Amino acid sequence: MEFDILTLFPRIFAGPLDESILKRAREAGLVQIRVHNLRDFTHDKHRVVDDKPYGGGPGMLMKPEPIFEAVEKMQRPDSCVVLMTPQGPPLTQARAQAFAGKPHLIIICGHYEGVDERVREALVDEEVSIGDYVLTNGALAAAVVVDAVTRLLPGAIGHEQSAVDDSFATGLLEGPQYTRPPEFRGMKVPDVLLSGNHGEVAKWNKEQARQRTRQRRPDLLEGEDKL
Ligand code: JCH
Repeated sequence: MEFDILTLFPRIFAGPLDESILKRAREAGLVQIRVHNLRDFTHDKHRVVDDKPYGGGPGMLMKPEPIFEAVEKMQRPDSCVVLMTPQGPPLTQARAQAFAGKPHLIIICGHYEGVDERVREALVDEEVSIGDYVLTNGALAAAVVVDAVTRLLPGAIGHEQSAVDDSFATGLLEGPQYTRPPEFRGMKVPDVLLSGNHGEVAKWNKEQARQRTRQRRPDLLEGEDKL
C-alpha cells in the first residue's frame, strides 16, 4: 500500500513514521509513505500557500492552486484522496479497515482555518475527522490515520490475531489483563486466570469485556448483536 501525504509540516511525520510497527512495516516493504511539503508546489518568490477568505471573517484559508497541482501530479486511477478536517465523519475501525483495502491514499492535511471549498468539490473522495476537538492543522490527524491503517496490513503485526481481536474490531472494550507476578504489592491476579482452564478463562474475559463496555461505552453496545 502507498501513501502520499500533503502538508505544510512534513517534520511532524518524521517521529511517528520512524518507530515501532510503522517503521517495521516500511522496512518490510508493506507500505510506502511519502511526505510532501505543499510549499514545493507553489511558483511565486515567497511560496505563498494561504489567502484571506472571500466575504471576510477571521483567519486564512489554503489556496487551491498548490493542492490541485500536488494531487494531480500524484493521482492515479486507483487513488483515494482523503481530506483531514474536523467537519468530516469520524475515523472508526471500520473506516480504517476500508482504507487498508485501498492501494493508494493521498492525504491532504490542511492548515489555517481550512481549505478552499473547490478542493473538496473537485479533488476529495473522502473527508475524515479523528475526533471532536480542533487541532492546529491536519498533520497529526493524518499521522493517526496512517498508523491505524498500516497496522491492519497483512504482516504488519507479528501476532496474526492481535489486529483481529483488539477492541473496536470485536465491538467491545478490552477487559482487565494481567502478567506476572501472580501477586504484586498485595494485589492478586484473579484465580481463574491462573487455573489453566481455557474455557473458564475465555468466559471470564468475555464477561469482563461486556461489563467494562457497559460501564464506560454503552454506545458501543447499542443496536448491535453484541449484547
Ligand atoms: C485543521 C482548524 C479551525 C480547522 C486546519 C486544517 C481534525 N479531528 C480533527 N480535529 N482537527 C482537525 C483538523 C484537520 C485539518 C485542519 N485545521 C485547523 C481550525 C477550524 O474551524 C474554525 C477548522 C484541523
